Amino acid sequence: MLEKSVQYVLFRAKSWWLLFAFLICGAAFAEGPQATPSIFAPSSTPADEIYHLSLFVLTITGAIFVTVGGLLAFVVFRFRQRGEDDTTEPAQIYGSTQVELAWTVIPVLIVVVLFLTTARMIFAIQDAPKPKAALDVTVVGHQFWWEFNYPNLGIHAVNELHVPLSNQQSPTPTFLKLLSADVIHSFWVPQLAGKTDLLPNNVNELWVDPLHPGMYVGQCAQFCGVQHAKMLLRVYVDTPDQFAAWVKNQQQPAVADDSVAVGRHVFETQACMNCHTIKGTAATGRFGPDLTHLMSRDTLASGAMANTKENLREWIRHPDTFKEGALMPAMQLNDQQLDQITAYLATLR
Ligand code: HEC
Ligand SMILES: [Cu+2]
Repeated sequence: MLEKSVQYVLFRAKSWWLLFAFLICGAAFAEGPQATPSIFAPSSTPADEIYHLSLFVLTITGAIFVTVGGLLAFVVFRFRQRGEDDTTEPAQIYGSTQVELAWTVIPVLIVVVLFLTTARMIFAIQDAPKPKAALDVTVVGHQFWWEFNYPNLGIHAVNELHVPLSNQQSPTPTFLKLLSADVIHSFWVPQLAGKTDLLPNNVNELWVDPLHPGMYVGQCAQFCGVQHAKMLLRVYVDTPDQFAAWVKNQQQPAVADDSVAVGRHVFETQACMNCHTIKGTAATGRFGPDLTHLMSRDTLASGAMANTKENLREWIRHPDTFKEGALMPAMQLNDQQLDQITAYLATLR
């Protein structure tokens, strides 16, 4: 029995150390993108401010935890029962005005300090001036994918957001307007900014000024339906050259390659075109993602799998293989049609 509880305590101690080590690791690699998003490795001004605020809150609440836990441990030990026949009790105190005042006033002051610092930070981030060089992007959340429209560039991107690298001397931040086509979603890329909801019929705003190039991962952070878990986010922070090249490519109409004309015909004569747009073809559906530059993306179906030809074919055959409950029906195409459509889509760089 005793042995068991000792083992349990050791186990618990180990997991606490693991957690602690994890937090430290998060803080240690504080620069650039990470495979596992961490609020402890901010790479953009809003995320950095939130990180410092959270350290401040953690310090205060940590101090409260240590004080209360310490006092509790002290009392439990100091006033423990000594021996079977020990019936003494510690001094009983009733109604102490000083003590009651202290434990009312001090917590109130602490809460006021936490409230004011948090409110100040929220307003500072929300009211940040928007520089001329800022890029505008409208984000629309869908069950279960992301639409990224660049109104000034005429681009309709999907699932993988490209933004330019910023720097402190001449910032080129990206200002996002957040909207939803259906239910509530939430845009959360922990290294870049705080979590912000996307609501139907209401515009929320968010801005990021990423300071290190690379790919940052995130996730829809509001339960929005069966495949909420596979509504992943990828933000590519591009150097100016990379960004210009990406923009140039996205502005082109779809590649029209005659060698895959059969596949294109299958696509245009199936229901695909009712839900998908391919710029320069008869397909102008808006319910599903724009496929004009499908192959310029690293992943398919909002990060659910890598964008390879095999995955693409399997996705079209049976979307549920990768994303059960995705709002794209399995179209019951035969093998030949699948091959033709896949060959066509694979040309859409
Ligand atoms: C009823 C509407 C609908 C029809 C019909 C439809 N799709 Fe889709 N499609 C969607 C939706 C919605 C998604 C997004 C699924 C997700 O990520 O959750 C999608 C995703 C995709 C994707 C992945 C896009 C990306 O960028 O990740 C491809 C490729 C695709 N569809 C191809 C097709 C093809 C080919 C057909 C016809 C055989 C087709 N779709 C028919 C709604 C539809
Ligand atoms: Cu969502």
